[in-house]
Amino acid sequence: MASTTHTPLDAGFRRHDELFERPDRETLADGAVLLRGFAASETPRLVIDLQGVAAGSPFRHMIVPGGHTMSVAMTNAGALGWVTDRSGYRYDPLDPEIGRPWPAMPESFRTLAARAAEAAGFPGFAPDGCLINRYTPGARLTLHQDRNERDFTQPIVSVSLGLPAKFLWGGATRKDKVKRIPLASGDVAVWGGPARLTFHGVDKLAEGSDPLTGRCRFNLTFRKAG
Ligand code: MD6
Ligand code: FE
Repeated sequence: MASTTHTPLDAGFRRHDELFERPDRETLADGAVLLRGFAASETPRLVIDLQGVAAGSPFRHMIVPGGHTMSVAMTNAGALGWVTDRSGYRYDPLDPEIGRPWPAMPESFRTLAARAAEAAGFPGFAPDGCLINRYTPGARLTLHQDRNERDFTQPIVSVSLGLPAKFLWGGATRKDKVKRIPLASGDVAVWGGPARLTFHGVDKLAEGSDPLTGRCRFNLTFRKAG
C-alpha cells in the first residue's frame, strides 16, 4: 500500500522543485515569463516570413525625438506599426517610408504569439501589430517602457531569432536595479499584468554568426496597440 508519509528524502525533492523552476520556464517578475525554446522548431519559418515582410516594408533606422538615429533597424507587420521620428513615438497604419499599409501579419507570427500568450496565462491574445527589430553586432536598445499601446491589460509577446543577446530587465522606475538575462534563438518572453510597464532594453550585441540569420539578431514584439 502506498504511503503518503514524507520521508526526509521526499521532502528534499519537494524542496528542490520549489526552489528551482523548470529550466524552460523562468518567471522574471509577477506577470512576466521567459519561455525558453518555445519557438525553437519554428525559427526557419519565422525568418522566411520576416524576410517576406521586409520585402514589402524594408528595415530602416528610425530617428528618436531627440534627433539620434537608432542603431537597431526596424519594420512592422500588421494593421498598426510602431514608428518614431522627430515629432515622437506613435502607432501608424501606414509605413511612412512608402505611404502604404504595413505588410499583413504572417499567419505563423499570429498563431505563435497567441500560443505563447496562452502558455503564459494570457488567453485570447489578438495582436494588431508586430514590431520587427534587427540588430547587428554593436547595436543596442536603451532602457525604455512600452507604453504607446492603448490597452495595458494586453501583454507583449517577444520572440528572439538568430544571434544571442543580453536582455536588460529593470523595474517600474528607471532607477531600479537592472538584471541581465541571456536570450537565445527561439526564446519567447511574455509580459503583462503588473509587469507590463517594466523598464527593459537590450545590451550591445556581441559579434557572432548564426546558422539561420548570419551576423544578425531579429526580435519580434507583438502588441495589441489599438
Ligand atoms: C528586443 N524588445 O528584445 C527588444 N519590449 O530586441 C523589447 O523592447 C521588448 O522584448 C516589450 C516587450 C518585450 C520586448
Ligand atoms: Fe520594448
